[in-house]
Amino acid sequence: MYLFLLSNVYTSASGQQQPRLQWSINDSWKYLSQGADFAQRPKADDSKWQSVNIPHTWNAKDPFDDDETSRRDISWYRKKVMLDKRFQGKKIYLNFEGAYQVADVYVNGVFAGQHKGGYTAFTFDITHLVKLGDTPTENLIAVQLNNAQDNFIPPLSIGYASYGGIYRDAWLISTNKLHFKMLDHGSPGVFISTPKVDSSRASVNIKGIVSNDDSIERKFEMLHVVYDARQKEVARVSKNYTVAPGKELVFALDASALKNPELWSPDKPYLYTVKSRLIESGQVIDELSNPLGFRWFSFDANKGFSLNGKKLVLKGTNRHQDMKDHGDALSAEDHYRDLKLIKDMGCNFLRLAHYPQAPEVLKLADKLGILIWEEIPLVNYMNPVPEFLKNSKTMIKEMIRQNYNHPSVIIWGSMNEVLLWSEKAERIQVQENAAYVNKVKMYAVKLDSTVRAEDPYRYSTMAMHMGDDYDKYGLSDIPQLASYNIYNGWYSGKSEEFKPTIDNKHRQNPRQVLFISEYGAEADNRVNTEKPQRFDFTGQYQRLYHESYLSQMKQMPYLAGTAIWNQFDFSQPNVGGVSNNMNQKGMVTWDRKPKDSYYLYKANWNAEPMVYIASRDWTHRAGLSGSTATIEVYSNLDEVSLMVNGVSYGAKQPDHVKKMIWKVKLNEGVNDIDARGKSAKGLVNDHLNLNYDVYTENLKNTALPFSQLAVNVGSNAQYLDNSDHIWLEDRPYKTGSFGYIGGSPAMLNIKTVKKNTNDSPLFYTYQDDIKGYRFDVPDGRYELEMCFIESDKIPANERIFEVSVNGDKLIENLDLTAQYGFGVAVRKKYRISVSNGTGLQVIFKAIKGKAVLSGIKLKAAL
Ligand code: GCB
Repeated sequence: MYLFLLSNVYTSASGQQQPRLQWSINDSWKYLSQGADFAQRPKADDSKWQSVNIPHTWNAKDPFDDDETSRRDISWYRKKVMLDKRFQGKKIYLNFEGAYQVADVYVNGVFAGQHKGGYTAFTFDITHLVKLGDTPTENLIAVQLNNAQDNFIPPLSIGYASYGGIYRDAWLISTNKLHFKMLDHGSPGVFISTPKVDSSRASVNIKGIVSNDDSIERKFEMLHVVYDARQKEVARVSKNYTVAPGKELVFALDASALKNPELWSPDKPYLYTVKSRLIESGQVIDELSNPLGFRWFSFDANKGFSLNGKKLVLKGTNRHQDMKDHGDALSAEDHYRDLKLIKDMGCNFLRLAHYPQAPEVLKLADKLGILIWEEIPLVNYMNPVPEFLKNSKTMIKEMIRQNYNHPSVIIWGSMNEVLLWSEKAERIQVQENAAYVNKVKMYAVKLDSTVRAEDPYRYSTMAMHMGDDYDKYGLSDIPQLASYNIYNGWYSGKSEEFKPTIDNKHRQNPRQVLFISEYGAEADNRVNTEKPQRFDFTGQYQRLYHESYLSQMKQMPYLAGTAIWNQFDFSQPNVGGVSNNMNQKGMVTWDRKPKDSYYLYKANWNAEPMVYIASRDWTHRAGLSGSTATIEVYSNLDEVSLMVNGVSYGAKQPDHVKKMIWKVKLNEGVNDIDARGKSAKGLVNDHLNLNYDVYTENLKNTALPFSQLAVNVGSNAQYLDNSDHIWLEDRPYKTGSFGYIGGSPAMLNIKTVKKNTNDSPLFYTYQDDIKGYRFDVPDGRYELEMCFIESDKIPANERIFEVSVNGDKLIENLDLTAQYGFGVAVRKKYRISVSNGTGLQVIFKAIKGKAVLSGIKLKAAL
């Protein structure tokens, strides 16, 4: 395959060589999941190594429970490539788009170079290391990769997974000895800017470096041609140069000005192309193609953002690049699907948090029309020593030089929430860490200056968490844009505090441009409720939170823009919540299924006519007989009408966040829900089949004999387990019915990762200090199941309780920590007879500390 490709590509029809050849080397690598001595040597035996293709990561399936289950260590990759004498006299380079995180690269057993940092590309010159025979000759590329935490390389602490591997494309590139510079921080070697643009004229500046790696002087013409989207030439510039052997030539040229340029914008992402050529004796000896977009933009502290002279509210989101079963090793198709999901939701802006992403992502942003903020992975805290600063600066240079030519990019970020933790990776008390904070400030100035020096045409920023510390210590004044991550209504407080909090910042710092770089709430489609509450992880609460932020941001005209945290659920090691090791603030699940909130934004931000019935994943619900159920619909139409089982519930108009609410009567079994309205293009509708279980208050109701009741104890939400059984929301006991007695609903600390269970949502909430649980069931035989978990890090001997049922002590001296350990899910089942009309009464008696219960299920048994 390789030979076939090469002979076809390398030699053109006229028999002339291509000016520059680039081919991927993604397939047929050998992989070893450990360190090995001399694995770089061609003779080392890799026959027993695993065969893999790139993109690849060794952490794709890791559960990230703790350090033992996520492998952060050394691995080896080896790949044989065939080269022949057609490359004689050429330069040969090896380019990796991304390998996490320290790569030592060898060619034919000889060290070719090292790269630090997992999110930027790097290129090594391997010309002197390759063997070129008369016939195709084997050359061995060996890469030792280490993804262990390194105290000198950002990120230090992260809150997202560190996927080791060569997880982006790898390439070989062959050029003439005279070529656009290949070894400038992984950049293309040509940098295009548009210093002056308006709708009548545009200037194009092209700068860069040409390297002469030859032993003789070279004379050549440099030509840059600008083509429009139809490949028609619209501008050019050329110049003749001479460059001495072994020397470099720095150039900066202005192409002829363009009249009436087509402008680039999210609505119309019109792309030109710049072809840069080196020509010698009439022959093109090097050629590069780069994107070009004409747009101008500015940020203003009072008016927000404007693009091409018009105000544009930046409606954005953030993207983590990992995905279920793939880790960070995504294909071009995966990137396309992701960016399309973002565009279709109506976004015109994307923050690539917290690290530079694949070249493909930037290309797609140019093409689809998504404005970009890209940043380096300096997250939560820093190691304030020169080596860390040096590595961070290099990352900034790599990020900016590699992506400089993308018209979509408007902002470069240098750090995120850097005052969150101290240098010892502990939550910081800023006042008590003055020396550290002052160093951080000094480093922040240096990194921000690096950004500005590298690229005077874009804006610099830093994402900060809420509070006054960044203002007090002067950090918020360092970058050109002050960006804030705000979680009122999730981690604390209420969503309604968003506008007052940011209004206050605006009043205090009237000259600062304010941007919201993160806001979000988590949702897991297995928990649903009619009564959403903060931190319940229901889609219903996530929607309420975002509805509130959406309506507030519409009234903040000074705000430059906002970015949702996050477009996609992502892996977050060592956190609990309802799902272990996940951050579920996504608009879309980890396996890329849009959640309800996605459609909330779509209705508000995308004009394409749509109707969407929300709580869509809650397709199996339960409700008390006689109660009504809530159906919510998002739509951007003028009016939508709802039918349930053929009965009309009338038409409604969407409110200020494009929502309508109906209270409807559902039948036991399948219900047919239909919402529809008219758009200029015709009828638009959405349809949902919803399964409904009816239960009665009176558990002795003979019309509906008791068969089973399960309760998600301590929770306001119903939990649908893997076998499609509903665990009802909890409630206080009522005579004749069921419920808890005493105590108060509580939830596990977010850090508690639950072990031994697939029912993680069930164990997330519990009733603290519970005294009893009652089911007023008729006499008979039952199976009772109780679920427990040590709710927090309560040591052994501090919480001991006993459980009796109808007078029989079933559990004595239950000490969850001592007997099972922290965070371990415990389920206990009992067969019990109920007689004399007493119903079933569970009594919890605390011997030490408080009794707890996470779930309870009662089943009629034989
Ligand atoms: C933040 C961080 C981000 C976290 C997010 C969260 O402020 O910048 O890395 O993932 O909060 O969900 O807590």
